[in-house]
Amino acid sequence: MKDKELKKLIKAEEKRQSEMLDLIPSENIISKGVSEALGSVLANKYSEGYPGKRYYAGNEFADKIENLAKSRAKKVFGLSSNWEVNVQPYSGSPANIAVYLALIPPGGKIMGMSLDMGGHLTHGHKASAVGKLWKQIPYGVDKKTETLNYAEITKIAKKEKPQLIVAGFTAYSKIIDFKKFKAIADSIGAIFMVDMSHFAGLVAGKVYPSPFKYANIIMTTTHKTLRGPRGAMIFSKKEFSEKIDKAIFPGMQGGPHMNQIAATATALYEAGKPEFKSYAKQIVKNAKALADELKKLGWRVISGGTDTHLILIDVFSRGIGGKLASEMLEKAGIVVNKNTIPYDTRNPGDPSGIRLGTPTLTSRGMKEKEMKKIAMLIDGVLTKKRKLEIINKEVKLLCLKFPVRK
Ligand code: DSN
Repeated sequence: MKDKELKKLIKAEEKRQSEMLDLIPSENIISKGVSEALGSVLANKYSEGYPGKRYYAGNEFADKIENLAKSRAKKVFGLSSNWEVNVQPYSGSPANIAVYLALIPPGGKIMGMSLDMGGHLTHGHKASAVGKLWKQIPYGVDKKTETLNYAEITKIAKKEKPQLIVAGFTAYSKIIDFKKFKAIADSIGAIFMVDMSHFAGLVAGKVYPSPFKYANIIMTTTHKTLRGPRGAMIFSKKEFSEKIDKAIFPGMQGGPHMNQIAATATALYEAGKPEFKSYAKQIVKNAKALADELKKLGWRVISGGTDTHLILIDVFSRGIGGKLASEMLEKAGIVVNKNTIPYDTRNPGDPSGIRLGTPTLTSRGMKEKEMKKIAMLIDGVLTKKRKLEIINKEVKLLCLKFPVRK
């Protein structure tokens, strides 16, 4: 690279990633193959349209690559021929908006988990275009158990009669009962959509129930537990797929990012290998080990634990705000999210919780032993029981032992 200024910044980011412990549950490390595809000549190509129906010439190989990504996506999730997939969405938010644009008239009702309970902006929040174009019918979790209360969700759905119900979250760590959601949606004639962005890799690795038996539409980002490039896919039953394709292009997007689609294809190739199952299994084992150890050290884990890659901790129960906790941890070399907890009494800028996750650490090869150590390091930082410089050294040593790229 001739651009020395940028090269220096990229190197600095590489160093930051390699010397810090990344516990952000929505991040991961792409493989060399994914990286190669992203930086390939596919970045040069315009391919507006779909395979076989492009608005640009020269798409012989782009067509093959997009079809390869689609067939691998269906294979990885074991789909029958009544499912279609669109691999063109630039990322998760436009993908969700495209689904609504395709299926719900403006002003219609979309029922989704509220952001402060663990949902996502695009599940209906007023700050998102979704909240401006459609009406959100929010649901949350039970105050006592901090888990989904299906009786309450049923009550809201029957009263509000939304046209679409979304299940899938950014800060909820338990298994979702897709069968119950489907029954609720069916009882009011609503479309049932799952946003599996966070746990798609766990579904692919068969350590989380598959929503495909129940949902009409399934959206996922490709870069979280699935370990692909930044991007998204929309799976839909055949009766919806034409509308969804049209909502993506020409409705929402222009030319698909063919390098991103090629990278998705190779990530799906990797996710289809037997080793990916052990990887997904290890992500969950690691999260459980980390949550258990933090509990032993006196930290309140929201909903009592985790079934996934994600853990939500109520740090304010021990007097520390989420913002301060994440800043203290970052100084020690541990990167987490500040996050609201259910029924938070504080604000999103400085909430009561922190959100942790294990995909990146697992991609680096860490196991339960390291999770116990990391729980101790987190506890040491937050309680100030141990000196910051010592913790920092221990973080660096751990990072050296488990490099980002082998
Ligand atoms: N921003 C993602 C996350 O961190 O969970 C969701 O889009």
